[in-house]
Amino acid sequence: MIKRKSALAFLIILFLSATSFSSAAPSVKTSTRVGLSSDLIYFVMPDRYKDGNTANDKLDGFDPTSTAFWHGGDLKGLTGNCSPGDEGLARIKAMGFTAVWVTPLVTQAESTAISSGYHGYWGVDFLNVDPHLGTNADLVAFSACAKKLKLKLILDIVTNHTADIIQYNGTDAYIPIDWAKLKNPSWLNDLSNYHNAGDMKGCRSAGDCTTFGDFYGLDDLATEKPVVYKGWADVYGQWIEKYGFSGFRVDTAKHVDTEFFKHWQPLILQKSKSAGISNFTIFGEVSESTAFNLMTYVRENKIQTVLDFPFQTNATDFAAGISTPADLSSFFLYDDYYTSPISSASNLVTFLGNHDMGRVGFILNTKKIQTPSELLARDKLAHALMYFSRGIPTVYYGDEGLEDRASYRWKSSRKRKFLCPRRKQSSS
Ligand SMILES: [Ca+2]
Ligand SMILES: [Ca+2]
Repeated sequence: MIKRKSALAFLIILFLSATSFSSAAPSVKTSTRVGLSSDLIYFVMPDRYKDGNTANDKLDGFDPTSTAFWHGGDLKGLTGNCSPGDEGLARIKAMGFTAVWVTPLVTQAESTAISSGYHGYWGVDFLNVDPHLGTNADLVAFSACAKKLKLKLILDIVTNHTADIIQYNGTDAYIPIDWAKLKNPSWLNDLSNYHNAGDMKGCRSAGDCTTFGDFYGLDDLATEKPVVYKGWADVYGQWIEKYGFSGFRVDTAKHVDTEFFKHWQPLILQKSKSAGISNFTIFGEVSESTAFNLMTYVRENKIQTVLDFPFQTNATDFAAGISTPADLSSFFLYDDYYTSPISSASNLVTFLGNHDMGRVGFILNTKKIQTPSELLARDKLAHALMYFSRGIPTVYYGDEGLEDRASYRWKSSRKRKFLCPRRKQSSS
């Protein structure tokens, strides 16, 4: 017994010395949590929230009867009057959200016969707000209201591509003469800053078509070139400096070259720090179905954090009643894949549905057909699972209200994915 007590005392002393030693060691200033790790995000597409200025509705591609065209919503509508009871940002704040993620606000290419850039992923002028959504001054007002309400703003941005402007004559890429100076800033009009390898499927490149090919025809930038990643740091740095964004969601992050974030991200973090925004958060859209594949983008490619696509699949499978609690438990066992001195699974941005895949009610029903009352219960279960799990919960606008609200134009798109046919193609 005495021996056991002595051994225990020895272990305690050893532990205390180790603790004392570690506390005396130089501290390393790293954090495993990103700036948004305690936030609750509301993800909204401004064109589909509320029309605050009908004067900008009649620009090209306005057709509220079609999900593929502009519907008239804008920054003024989303901002509202910033007072309690209003349906703009004040409403989002009142629901308990602490951050608002908006689809890209940059000026879009003109509409085609089959679709328009209401979603924001067809950028041509990356320094100005699209006129359908309002003016740069409207964005200043939007930002001021968010600041007043203590809501963080997250901007959806694209670095992988621009709108589809470059055309091909056989395998020769060219920019039509009428569009020679269409893009802003001007380095985006230089053909040599693109891969010009044709579409991702069957691209003409010695490199990986996932990163060198055109994403559904959209002009794929040579993101490995300093002029491109420095150019993007300058462009998006301006959005932080002028409008005070607290984070970026980076579209198609899977399709930029593996080194891009190592170059671009530190420049953005530096610019945000200079702008007085601490803990700026960058999360990438990397559509991977397993933690094993997804973690590479955090651990190797060094994206600060990513959207948690595996959670979306596992949570909705469970909530729909097609997988078991044991399956769900197994899913969370993979969380340690994300653990590093500067990252953890707590940083993952969780979601149940989005503008690409559809709303969660729609998704649950595609997995297993439900009665309306059961569907609502399962929808709530999915949300509860998201709120109480690790990660940064993101609610897709409209999922909070189940009644039709024509003024928000949710009726036509609530249960459908948004349509994004490219300029030369008919499917996304
Ligand atoms: Ca409008
Ligand atoms: Ca690419």
